[in-house]
Amino acid sequence: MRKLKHLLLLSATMLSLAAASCRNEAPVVQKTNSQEASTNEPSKETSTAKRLPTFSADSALLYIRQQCDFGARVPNTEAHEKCADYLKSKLTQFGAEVQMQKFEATAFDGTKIKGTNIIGSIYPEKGTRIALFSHWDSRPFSDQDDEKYFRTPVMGANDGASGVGVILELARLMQSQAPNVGVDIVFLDAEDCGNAHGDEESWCLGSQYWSLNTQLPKKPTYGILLDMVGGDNPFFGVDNTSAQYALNVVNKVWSVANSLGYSKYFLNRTTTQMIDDHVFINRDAKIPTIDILDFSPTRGFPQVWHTHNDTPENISKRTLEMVGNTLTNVIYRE
Ligand code: AHN
Ligand code: ZN
Repeated sequence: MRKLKHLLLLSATMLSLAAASCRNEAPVVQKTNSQEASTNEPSKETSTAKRLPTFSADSALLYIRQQCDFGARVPNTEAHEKCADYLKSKLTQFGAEVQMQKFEATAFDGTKIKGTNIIGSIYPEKGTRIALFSHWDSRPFSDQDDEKYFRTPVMGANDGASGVGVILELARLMQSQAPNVGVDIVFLDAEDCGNAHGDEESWCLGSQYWSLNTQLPKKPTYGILLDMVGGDNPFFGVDNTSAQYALNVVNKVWSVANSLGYSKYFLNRTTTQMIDDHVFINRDAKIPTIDILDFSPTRGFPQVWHTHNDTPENISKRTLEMVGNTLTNVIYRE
């Protein structure tokens, strides 16, 4: 009942996705320590088959905790400012060329927001590029919670930090082993200060700005947006915008997920018209971009969405690993 009211729900229809195989291969074995994984040893294999680096869900979870340790990353707060510095230093540590794109915007309630999109280019000299996006801000209010929490900011372990955590772990892997393509990482600000009962332009203020003011030297071939990729038992379906602008990218990513045995969670189903950063990226930056977003046509967004329960304790390492393994395979198969 809740959560669905402002969404235009369409019937979930089957998509004819390109020959997704169902080999049910076991995912790559993961390290179990709770620290940042150490740099991968270079492959000792002599065969021509390139080994993939191992995505560590523990590292990704550590990066999620580190973001949440600053507090809710609501624009115009100290936690937000400190986290911006943290993200800049992590990207720099992983060898990216970093730009801090500052912008000003007005939220729907009149608040003037000072925002920063954080852009890290990995292997900037490489000509063929893909882009990875996630928003890094937290929502200023828990308006899907009991009334007493309405004025409490959302911690955003899943809604914000999870996508950033997965992408930071991918950046770490790419430093230790270069893929064939270059990767532009874009951490978008002020996605989540929108009006749940208002117009769509009140959301995604950072991506609206970035999409009209991109400063990348080379346009990425396609983009992948991660939004809420750390919930238990996720439903990753295909929203209308992803299907409309980037169906070939959907097919590529969903068939990789299938080949890794994740077809129970990456579903070949269209969901709904979703307002998210990729709407503006597709429309204005014109980079074909999909959204990997946990939204089920029956249960809506995850239980903890826009509540005080969106904390690191409720993050599923299994889900981080599933998304991380899928993206590692996508990137290194390019
Ligand atoms: C709306 O709720 C309008 N869009 C979903 C986008 C979102 C919010 N992602 C995270 N928080
Ligand atoms: Zn949100």
